[in-house]
Amino acid sequence: MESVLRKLGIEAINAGAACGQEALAGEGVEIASVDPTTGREIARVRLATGEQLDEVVVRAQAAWRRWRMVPAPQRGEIVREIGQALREHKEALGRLITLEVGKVTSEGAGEVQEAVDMADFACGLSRQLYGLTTHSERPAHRLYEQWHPLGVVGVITAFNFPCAVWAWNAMLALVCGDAVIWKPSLKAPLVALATHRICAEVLARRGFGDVLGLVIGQDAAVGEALVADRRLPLISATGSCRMGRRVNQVVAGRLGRCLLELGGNNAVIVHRDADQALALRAVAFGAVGTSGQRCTSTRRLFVHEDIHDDFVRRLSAAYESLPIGDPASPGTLVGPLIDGEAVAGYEAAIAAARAQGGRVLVGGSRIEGPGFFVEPTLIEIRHDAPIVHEETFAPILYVSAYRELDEAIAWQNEVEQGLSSAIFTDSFRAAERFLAHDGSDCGIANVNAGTSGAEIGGAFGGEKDTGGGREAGSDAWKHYMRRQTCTLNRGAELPLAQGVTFDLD
Ligand code: UN1
Repeated sequence: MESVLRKLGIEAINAGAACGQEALAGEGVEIASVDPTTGREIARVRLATGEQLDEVVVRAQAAWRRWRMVPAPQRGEIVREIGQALREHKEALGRLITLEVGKVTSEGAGEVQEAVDMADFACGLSRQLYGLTTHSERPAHRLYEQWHPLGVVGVITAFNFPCAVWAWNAMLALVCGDAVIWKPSLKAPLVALATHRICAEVLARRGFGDVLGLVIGQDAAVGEALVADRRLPLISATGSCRMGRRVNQVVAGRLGRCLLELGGNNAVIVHRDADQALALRAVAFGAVGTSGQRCTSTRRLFVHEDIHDDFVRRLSAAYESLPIGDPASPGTLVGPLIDGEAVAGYEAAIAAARAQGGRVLVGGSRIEGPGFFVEPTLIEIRHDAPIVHEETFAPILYVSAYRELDEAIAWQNEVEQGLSSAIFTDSFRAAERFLAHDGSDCGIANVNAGTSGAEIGGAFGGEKDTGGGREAGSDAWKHYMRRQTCTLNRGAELPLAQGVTFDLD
């Protein structure tokens, strides 16, 4: 355990605030980072204070003024080096993710890979920050749009993707010419310290360390101030719908911009003609992968009544044989939940499901012993039971049988969240029905692929209470820049648009 901390340069008592490579000695309270596999403390971190946040903002702003003047492809080159540094630390950082948040080894490494992918993507993007040129209606005029760096961006992340989600934001923000201040989850401070350190080192070598700031702090001391800070034109926040509502209100109150990636309550529809073996693997990975703690985790399963009993029997058998245990051991597929609170949430959801007519088919209990382990759980229940409409960050899958595809699509859409969705079918018509305007209402809609495990190339995010943001690939970069529309007149006349005349003589 110590060796991975040493390898990543974070073995000492850590300060929760940093400007680039420089740690700011803090006066904040100290918190423990806990290994969810054993319940034991890994290390302690001294939290940032409000004053330190202010210092980080001031220094990030100063660094941003210089950083925005670096040509975008040169910024891209530095981000390419960041990607290289992340590659070199992939194994150690992946192990730290396993240690601190309990992801199984391949998922820990996969998360670092996601950050590397973002760096690669952003590097290429740095030469493609295109603006549109259009034809002016006025003679001898040129009309075009250009994109400028936005400023210092605040990034709030959750424990479940303690490295990759920051990278989604930071890599784009960096090539767009912005500075970034990161407020990570207090449940994963060590991964944040290590990730920040690896990336800030690269920037510091080029004289731009302060472009990356880190503030690990409580909401009251740091989070509220960060969100309310008018010096931050954009706040990108990942977390619960409750948190997102608060962030949205405060940022809207100061007319700032928000980029929200909030809760999901993702369903898989397994249609009558589905390839069941394929569907089974996708549903199992979606529901129990990361112990059900992804925003994209599969939480609801609608199976066509003709195949329901058979499919649920096979899925139950797969659940019974899932290797649960130490996430660092090869072969383990299900690690622990993040903490005791998550275990209590799991138990409360199962109790509620039972009270609402649900029948537990597999699992249903916490696993006694050290650490925060629970049994992956399958519950047969009505699609509209209130608990089914809630997002519980745990490996609980609610199953219902449907008769008509339209009915299943309506059930899939009836929740407040709108992040990810999937259908398993070999029917062209059923697939297209699912993807039509009146099909899935989610930001992500997959056919014969599960709800979780998106690649970074597509825009990632969801509708309704998921918050409407789009991060990572595609044109998500536009959030991190300001658009300027420019009209240039090369003529000697001043024709007015819309045919308006204004003759002075
Ligand atoms: C999250 O859980 O907040 O699509 C992000 C996925 C991952 C990202 C999940 N690439 O499951």
